[in-house]
Amino acid sequence: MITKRHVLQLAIAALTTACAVTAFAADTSPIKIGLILPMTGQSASTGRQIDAAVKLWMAQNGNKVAGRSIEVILKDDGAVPDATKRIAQELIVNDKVSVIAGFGITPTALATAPLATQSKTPLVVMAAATSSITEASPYIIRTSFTLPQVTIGIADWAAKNKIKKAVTLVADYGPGFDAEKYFDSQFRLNGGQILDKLRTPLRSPDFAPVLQKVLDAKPDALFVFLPSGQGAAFMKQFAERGLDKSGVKLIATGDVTDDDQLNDMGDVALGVVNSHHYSAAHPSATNKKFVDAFQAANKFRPNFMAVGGYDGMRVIYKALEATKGAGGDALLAAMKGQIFESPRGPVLIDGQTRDIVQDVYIRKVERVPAMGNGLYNVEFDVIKGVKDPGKLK
Ligand code: VNL
Repeated sequence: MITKRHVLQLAIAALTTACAVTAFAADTSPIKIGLILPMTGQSASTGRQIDAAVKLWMAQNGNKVAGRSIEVILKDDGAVPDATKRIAQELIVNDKVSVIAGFGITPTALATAPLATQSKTPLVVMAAATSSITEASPYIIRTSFTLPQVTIGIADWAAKNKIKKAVTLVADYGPGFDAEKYFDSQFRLNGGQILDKLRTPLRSPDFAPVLQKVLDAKPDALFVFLPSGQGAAFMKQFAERGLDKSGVKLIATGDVTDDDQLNDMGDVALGVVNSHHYSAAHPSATNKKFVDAFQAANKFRPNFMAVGGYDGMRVIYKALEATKGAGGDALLAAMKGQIFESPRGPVLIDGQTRDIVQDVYIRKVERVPAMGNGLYNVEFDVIKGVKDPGKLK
């Protein structure tokens, strides 16, 4: 005879089994990554490079992590901060992404930082490079670089190489202010003198007026930082205004002698000494593999933006593997402290600052017969394991 009590016991048993099944059933829904990049407008080359690198990473490493498929949702913000913020909001609220990544220029990262904090969504900066970005939210991780990090090296090199008087020229926004400040202080610390500090607007800069000022000031060297994508236009005007024959030595961060444009700059770029964290000519087996695969897939050369995107995907994949697909604070924690060999060299995601620690190279633009006679940044010195000096306050 089946009593009420039996029915109740059976019901409880059935419920318990159902719960256990639910608890142990693997989540098979896709893990979504929101990738926000400037695919149009002035910074479109940065979007094109990072998009290609993300695709290469996935072609090489598969689209599954912890048994779940990875879905990258690419959105174009045109490098307009209001658009970045709106897109990030939609990705977090509607698409329920586990990570937001990309961020071509500093203002787009800063505009989105509060959303990362509010929603506890890890935000991976693959491009933007103003030192303070990582301080805008505890959920920000950076796989690109910072301007203070790459500027100290060229300031030291200049002072040691008979450059006594310099003029600085930077883009008039965050990373430009960092480059100007750190070149100025490091160069003067080494006994150098700054004759003038010039700035050009981020959007549609005209270099003619500032180049005339450089000619008038007659420094030993002109130090330049401009964001990726502006180097070729600058070099053209540098030559047209006769600066290349004026005796003013051009020195820069590697953003100016960017691999994306370098090969088309022509002889004016030859001999330009600059410092940066990545060159497509970096002589390591890991880099050669990366460059060959990238070029086979894209018919163009990877630049430092591509490497920031490729390494960003690595950090996201390894963290997702560690959390078995979980997001939020656990995912953020798993991103911190990663150490690996990047195409650029050895890197660390600093657990305290969430910023990248990496080698910075001093390079000179040369024609490289062994590499199709192309123009490359050839490394001739290295500063190992550089932390962002902007964090050493
Ligand atoms: C930034 C810094 C952008 C360095 C760049 O290229 C660059 C930035 C677009 O932080 O806005 O080369």
